[in-house]
Formats: sequence, C-alpha cells, structure tokens
Amino acid sequence: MGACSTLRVILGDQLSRSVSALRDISLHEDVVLMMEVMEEATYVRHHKQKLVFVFSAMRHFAHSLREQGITVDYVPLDDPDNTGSFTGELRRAVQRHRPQRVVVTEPGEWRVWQMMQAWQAELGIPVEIRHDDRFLCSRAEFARWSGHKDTLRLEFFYRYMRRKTGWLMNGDEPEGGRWNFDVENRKPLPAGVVAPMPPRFPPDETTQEVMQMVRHRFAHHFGDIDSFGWAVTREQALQALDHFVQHALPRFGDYQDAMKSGQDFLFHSALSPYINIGLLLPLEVCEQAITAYRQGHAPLHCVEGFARQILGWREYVRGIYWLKMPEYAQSNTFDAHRPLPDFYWTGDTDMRCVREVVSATWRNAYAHHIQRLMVTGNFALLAGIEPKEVEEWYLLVYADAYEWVELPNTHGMALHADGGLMASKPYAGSGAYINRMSDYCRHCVYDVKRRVGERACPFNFLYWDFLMRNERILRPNARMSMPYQLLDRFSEQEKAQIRQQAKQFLDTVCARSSGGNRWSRT
Ligand code: FAD
Ligand code: DLZ
Ligand code: SF4
Repeated sequence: MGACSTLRVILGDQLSRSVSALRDISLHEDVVLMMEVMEEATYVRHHKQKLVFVFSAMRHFAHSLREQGITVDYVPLDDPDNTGSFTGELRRAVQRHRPQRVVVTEPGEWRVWQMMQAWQAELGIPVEIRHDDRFLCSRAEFARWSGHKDTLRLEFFYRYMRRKTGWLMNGDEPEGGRWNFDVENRKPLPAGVVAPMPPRFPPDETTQEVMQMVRHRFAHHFGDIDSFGWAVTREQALQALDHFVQHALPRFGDYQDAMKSGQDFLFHSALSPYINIGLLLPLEVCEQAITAYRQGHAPLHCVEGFARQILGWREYVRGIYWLKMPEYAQSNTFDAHRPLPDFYWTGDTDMRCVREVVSATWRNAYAHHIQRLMVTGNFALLAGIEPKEVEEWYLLVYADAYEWVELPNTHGMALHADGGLMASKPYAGSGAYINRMSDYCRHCVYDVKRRVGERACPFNFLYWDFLMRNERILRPNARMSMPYQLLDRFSEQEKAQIRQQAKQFLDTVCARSSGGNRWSRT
C-alpha cells in the first residue's frame, strides 16, 4: 500500500462522524483505522449483547464512512494476523500505510489513555491526541470548576452547566423558578399504567454475522444473545430517540424512580448505549427534549429531570473520573471485602427484587438507574461486598458500561467507597424503600415488614447491621442522623439479633460455591 498522510484511529466508542479525530480528514490522503481486538473484548467478560452491539455498530460505522468516500482500514476480530491489541494493530497499520502522523480522540478509559501515552515513542511518528468534545464539559474545564473543593456536589455543577448552556434558563433564572424538580420524580407506578417499550431493531445480515461470531467465540460470557434488538446505526438510534421523546419523555419525570415487574424499561430512554458509543450526541439528545418542552409536548419537570441526567450527572461523573483517576478506584471507605454472591450471575435467590433485576440484566444488558442503585448496588453496599468485584460486575453486564461512567456510579454513588467525594451520604435503603417504589415485595417469600427473625427481609437486617458496623464513619454525618436516632431506640437484644442474622445470611450467600463467578473472569 502507498503512504498515507494521516492515520486516523477510531475506537469502538467513538462512532460519531463529528468526532474530533475525523474533523479535518482529507478524503484523498488519509486512512481511518478501526480494529476489533481481543484485549478489548475480554478485559472483562462483557455481556454477549454488549459485544454484538459494539462490533456490529463498528462495522456499520465503517460502512457509512466508506459511503462518504473515506478510506477505512478495518481489522476484523478473525483476521488471522490480528495481534489482539490496539497497540499491536496500530503498529501493523503504521507499517502498512506509512503515515506522517497518527490522529486519535482521547479514550473513555484510563487503561487505554495509558496505552496511548506510549504510542508516539513506540511508533516513532507524531501522535496527536485530541479532546473528546462530544462531552459538554472538557476535562480541563471540570478541573477548573472543581478547584480545590474537598467534596463535589452535582447540584452546583449542574447549575454551572445550565448557566453555561443556557438550557431551560430565563436569563440568569431557571425556567419555572426552580433548578430541580426532583421531588416530583419519585412516584411509584400506579396499577394499570403500562410504559411504552423502546423500539427494538431486528438484526440485519451484519449483526447476524457478529452474533454468530459472539456465540462461537464468547459462549462463556454472561447474558442472553437471542433477544438482541439494540440499534446499531445512527439512523436507528435517531429513531429510538424520536420514539422516546414522543412516547416516554412526557412521563419520564413522574416515574423515574419506580420499579415494576415485567416492565424492564418503564419510561426510561434506554439511550445510554447509543450516547456512550457516539451514535447519538448528548447535545442533540438534550436539545430534542427541550424542543419537546417548548412545543408543549412534554412538561417541564420531565424535561428538566431528563436534561439533568445528561447535562448534570453524565458530565459530572466523567469529570470526577478524570480528575481523580487512577487513585479513585483504590479507596474502600467501609473496608468491604466480602466476595460477590453467585446470584449476581445466576439470579438464583429468594430475594425477588434482586432476582428481577439480575434476570432483566441477563435478558437485556440493561437495567434502569434505580434498579442498579437501590437493588443490586444497595445490596452490595449493605452486605459489604469488595468494591472491585462489584465494579467488575457493573462494567461487564451493561451495554452502556465504560469505566469513565461505570466507576464513579458504582464506586462513588452506589458503594460510597470514595468516602463521600461524590455524594453527601450513602444511598443505603431498607426493604421499605424497595416496597414503596416497586411491586417486588408483594410476591416475595420474605416479609418486607419484618426487621429480624424468620422470613425477615434481608434488606432490613442488612440495613441496620450496615449502620451499626459503620457507625464510627456514618454517625457524625448530619444527613444520617434520622436513621441513627431510630437505631438508638432498638433494644440491645434486638441489635444483637440483627448482627447475628446478618452474619449468618452473608456467610451463606457470599460463600464461594463451585459455580461461583463462572461468567466473570478469564
Ligand atoms: P435515562 O434514565 O433515560 O437517563 C437519560 C440519560 O442520562 C442516560 O441515557 C444517560 O446518558 C444519562 N444518565 C442518567 N443517569 C446517569 C448517571 N448516574 N451517570 C451518567 N449518566 C447518566 N450509566 C452508563 O451510561 N454506563 C454505566 O456503566 C453505568 N453504570 C452504572 C452503575 C451504577 C451502580 C449506577 C447506580 C448507575 C450507572 N449508570 C451507568 C447510570 C445510569 O444508571 C444509566 O446511565 C441509565 O440507567 C441508563 O439508562 P437510560 O438510558 O434509560 O437512562
Ligand atoms: C467495548 C469494546 C469492545 C468489546 N471491543 C472493541 C474493539 O474490538 N475495538 C475497539 O476499538 N473498541 C472496542 N470496545 C470499546 C473500547 O473498549 C473503548 O473504546 C475503550 O474502552 C476506550 O473507552
Ligand atoms: Fe426485596 Fe425484601 Fe422486598 Fe423481598 S421483601 S422483594 S427481598 S425488598
């Protein structure tokens, strides 16, 4: 092959035509390199649907670039010479194309960022790493905003971003006179309300080929593959966005925290996999939601609630990740070391709430936020599961999981393992919370009203045991004063019973069995 001018590397979560690495591309002189590599497919054992989603979307994206006259060098996983890593494939591509320079957009994960830092020296040609300006707040801007604060709070960052973008603002004032309509986002789902299912897309020939490959080469990975129906092109992802804005956004806010058996998506958008790999841009998603409000199609509390997730939370967790890595992943505030119970892989537990969430995760490579936070996350927090094991689980089971977003959500929000950098108190809840927000408890063998004793709901005794075990850390926190006041009314006998039942329960469910973790590690 002749020499090209610039080799432009596009990673599997950079599938946007507007991504910075493609911005000034020359159709005649430049080559785009895309590579399917085992290292990325196996650094955790991703859900089968996540693998199909990423590989199929990559192949479709390469096709769409070629249609625009761009030369794409695409290395498939089954290329016999595939070295299996980004660095190995880039080295081979440089030999093939002899470019004057390499251009790439900064990656989403620290792991890959480390690799990229070494590329220029390894290849002996200039490597330009560009900002990923699909995010609305750059890493440098977030660092400036955070200054030297000891604790960071979403609410202040969110206001900063609202002012910066002017979204839902009247001059310097928030639309509707309030920044946040959170209190209106906490309704359980009334009986008879059925949420619209997000559109599913029948696998085309390319997706079916990838499905065959994944069935064959990744048979031991977690998750169902046959129900695959994710969008794999930008056109399909745009249809999913339209569908959400039309059918679910007008009630998104009301039932944001609700959970319901048999309704896996409720009024959530299920757009995170598309936004995270670049099929949709966060900017256009927010703008479309805000247009729906301006046109009177969706009420303010729903649109504000939705925009807050993307403009607020999504940017906030990304900022924290890059501000604090790599140390961020190392803290373990509650000194939690129990192994992850088997039921996170099998769903085989009598706790109906956990069973529902794990089985939805298996079927869809998706669970909505409250399921992730207040069921599987809450259990791991209360039970004192080793953060690294929990984080690995979250990183592999969801189609939208990349470390920049998974880690702060798991380590910081769900496990409070960062000592409160991200959230002012742990999101710990007893069975009462799950009962209020779902219909799970109605058909559970455990009794959600019982704190201790036979058939007592494990979320209850684990909750109080968690507060007792971590009293030294949590009692001084003013936001925890209510539960400690309640705990102070328990008799010593009841406290001892709670401790004993929690220990017995955890010793049983966290014991590694021969089948334990069989999906998780290579
Ligand atoms: P919606 O409820 O429709 O929200 C709209 C959009 O807002 C989402 O598509 C997403 O882009 C954004 N968003 C909402 N909440 C968050 C949040 N807390 N952090 C970042 N973005 C947010 N999200 C991921 O994208 N990848 C992950 O790996 C991931 N891991 C998580 C792990 C745990 C323990 C928890 C508690 C949350 C995690 N989240 C993660 C955040 C959130 O649960 C998902 O973004 C959301 O469930 C995706 O579904 P949706 O598109 O239907 O979201
Ligand atoms: C998630 C993923 C997978 C499974 N496979 C690939 C791949 O083969 N090639 C690729 O370019 N990207 C893949 N990805 C996405 C990367 O893991 C992601 O780009 C990095 O984690 C950086 O965020
Ligand atoms: Fe979950 Fe407890 Fe309710 Fe059962 S009773 S579904 S274990 S919260």
